[in-house]
Amino acid sequence: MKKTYLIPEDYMADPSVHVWNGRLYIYPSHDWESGIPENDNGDHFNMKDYHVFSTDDLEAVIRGEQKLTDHGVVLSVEDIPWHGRQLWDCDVQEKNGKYYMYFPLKDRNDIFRFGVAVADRPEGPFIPQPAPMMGSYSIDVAVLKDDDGQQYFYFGGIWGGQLQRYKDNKALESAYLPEGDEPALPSRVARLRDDMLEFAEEPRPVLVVDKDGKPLKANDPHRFFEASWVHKYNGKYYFSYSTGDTHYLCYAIGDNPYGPFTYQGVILTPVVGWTTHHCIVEFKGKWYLFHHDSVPSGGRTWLRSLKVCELHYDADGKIQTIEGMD
Ligand code: FUB
Repeated sequence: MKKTYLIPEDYMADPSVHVWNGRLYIYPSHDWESGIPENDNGDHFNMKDYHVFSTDDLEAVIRGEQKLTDHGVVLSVEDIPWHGRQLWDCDVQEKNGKYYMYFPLKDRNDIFRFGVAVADRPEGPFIPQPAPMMGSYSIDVAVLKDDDGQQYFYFGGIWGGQLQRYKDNKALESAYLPEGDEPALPSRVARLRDDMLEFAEEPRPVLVVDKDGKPLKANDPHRFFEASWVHKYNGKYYFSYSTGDTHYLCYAIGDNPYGPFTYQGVILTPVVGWTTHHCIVEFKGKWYLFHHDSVPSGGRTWLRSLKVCELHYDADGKIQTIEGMD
């Protein structure tokens, strides 16, 4: 499977990609060498701004005939009134001609919250709201705009993503990460309010179940860890995610945006670098997997590079597994 590095001149990771007005827009995290030592908390992912990239001819970019347009810095950490540190995976959605960027960021108490920043155009600049979204926590957002116009906010990530510090949307006194045969900690989803600035409801767990309807267990190498993404194919909802410490991208299929989602298989086998993170998008009749790896940085896991390759389905809607090391 041919894969192409999209932004060889800089380190970009955690892609979220959308198509608006016939143009493809890429919203990545922006890695840099901040000198913070690597640890399980992810402190070395010390990102401080976002760029937006776009193209109207992805195939020409893949052939090396064109470059993506870099729209420059569209939001910086110091412009966010409540900021602490670490701008991780963002996503953008559109409503009534306005564009809403959702981003996780640690506040001054080192707690991840989500913020919203608003723009008149998909390429920004994005103006941040004064405070984090009420009741928001953890990391890694993906927003699905469903065919009826409702917007669903998926989020969550364990370990450094802090999801294990919450139960029933309340902060725990002590973090609790399930082990062994216990059900794995699920991602969360909440419908967004009409103004796109807050949750319209309490976040609900996103259950990934096996063929018998039982939630995947904490010791299953294919259980959810972080990096939620949802796309629709043939009327079904495909929930995909990273398994973190087992380094796969996996997916599950459901009949509605809340799930449950039945586990299907591996989209991408492990890549070079600890993290794996992706999105899946259709553009001009082809499906693409955007993701990252750490090959260009010589395996430095906090300096990741954005890649794209085509993604194919079987006749029954199953995604064909892609080799991460190819
Ligand atoms: O980029 C920082 C974190 O690494 C993301 O939030 C995770 O999904 C992983 O890619």
